[in-house]
Amino acid sequence: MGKANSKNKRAGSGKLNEGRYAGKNVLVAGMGKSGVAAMKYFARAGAGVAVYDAKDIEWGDKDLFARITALGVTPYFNGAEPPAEGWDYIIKSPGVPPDLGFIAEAREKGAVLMSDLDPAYEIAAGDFIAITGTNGKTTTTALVGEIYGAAGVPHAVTGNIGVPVIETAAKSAPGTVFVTEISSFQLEDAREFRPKIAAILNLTPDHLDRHGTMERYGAAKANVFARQTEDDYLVYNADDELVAALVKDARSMPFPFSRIGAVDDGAFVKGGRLVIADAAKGRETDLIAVDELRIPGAHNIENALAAAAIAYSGGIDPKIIAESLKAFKGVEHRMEYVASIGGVKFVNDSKGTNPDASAKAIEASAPGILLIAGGYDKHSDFRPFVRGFGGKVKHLLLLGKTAERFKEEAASEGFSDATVCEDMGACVRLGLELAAPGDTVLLSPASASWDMYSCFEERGGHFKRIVDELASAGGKR
Ligand code: UMA
Repeated sequence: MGKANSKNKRAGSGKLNEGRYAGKNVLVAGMGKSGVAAMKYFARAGAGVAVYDAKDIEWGDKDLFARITALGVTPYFNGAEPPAEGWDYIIKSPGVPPDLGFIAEAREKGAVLMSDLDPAYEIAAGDFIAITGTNGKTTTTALVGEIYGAAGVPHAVTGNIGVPVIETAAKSAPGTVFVTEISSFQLEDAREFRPKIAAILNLTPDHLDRHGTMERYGAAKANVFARQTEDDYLVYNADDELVAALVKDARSMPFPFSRIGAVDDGAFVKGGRLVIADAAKGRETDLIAVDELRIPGAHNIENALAAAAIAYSGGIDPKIIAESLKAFKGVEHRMEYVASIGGVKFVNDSKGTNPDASAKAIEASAPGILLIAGGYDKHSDFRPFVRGFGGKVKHLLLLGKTAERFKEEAASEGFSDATVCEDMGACVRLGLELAAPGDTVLLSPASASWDMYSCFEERGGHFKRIVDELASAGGKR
């Protein structure tokens, strides 16, 4: 494939269409991280900006409200609904559902609905690497970032990983490679975004409360490569049937990865080692042994293969890829070791926000798990998750909105060692009480955090603080 030499600059690079938004009426829906960044960008671009949030920002965040007033932005907060008429663009934050009454009506009246992805793509003077999939996005994105860092390539790690992509795009130097984690929420409204390298890691049920069906969820993910051309790369998981079916008609150059089989052109495992096959060059390059990876579990072998395939497509030297794979220790809130108390290990996997992600955490852990689970209700079915425990989970410590349903669904699968706890502190303390030396108290909720916390990072941080306090008290409750 000759990847290092076949890097073509995408046609749309550079600050094209500058002034496109000047004088236009832009409504920014949602005032979280991405909404605030979008508001600033569009106000600077000379648009007439209004912002909407269901919360009462005026009282809740006085600094933000002062900034909104200083920018001359019109606020619609605390239940105030913006008019449906008069908007050229609506920039919707990922967490805001697209079927809100005024958004649907505004679209009918001609407003263009966008996420922050399209404007970010438009202003960014550099190539995008877009990483999506149900699970593993953050780890893979962080790992690709490490590889690009080790290779000395100017790059920015951005997107769903926690940094609004429009903010990164606006301040980055020309030639920056944007290593971007992208969710289905961000992709569903993209109309122009065309990454140089797109990656789809896997596809399992998640966010069905929002997308409705797997077909619609898959269609949102497929939008990551929909505008790619023959000059672009598509890295995908050849072991995942849904993904393989989704990418079948893609125009871009396929560069798959596989943990369980061989591929002619892509990354795979051969004799316990990660290798890259380059069909055009007719050669196979050895990277590292699977055992040398410091991130545990089969899913992390897939993430490592994906990162290697992405970096190789981007022209990075395989030696640097191999060194970075060896050195990478993983990211916060994903199978993160916190402490040991009396021989009981505490692991923070707060990023386990759906049953499939948490199933991978169980798979990567030794038997003897005290599992803290439950949270915001995304209408996931917990029964297949419980069926997959495989005798490894000793007790379920449940909290949040899904706790009772989780307990009932577990019981319907014959698993009745479950306790609904009042809060995170109660879960941790009971976990320690029930654990024997050698066991693991694992926070991997299989649910989002939004019923009790603002985000999974806050939930994981809370868990870690409680564990640390308990550890400094010598495990005494
Ligand atoms: N809001 C409303 N009305 C609604 C729903 C929400 O007004 O009906 C408001 C909320 O009051 C809040 C704001 O919208 O003030 C929140 O916006 P948001 O949920 O889109 O959150 P942001 O802070 O902008 O963060 C988003 C991503 N959040 C989601 O996708 C839910 C962050 O991903 C991302 O890091 C950030 O943009 C920067 O790009 C987080 C996430 O949980 C990590 N992502 C999901 C996941 O990984 O599973 C997709």
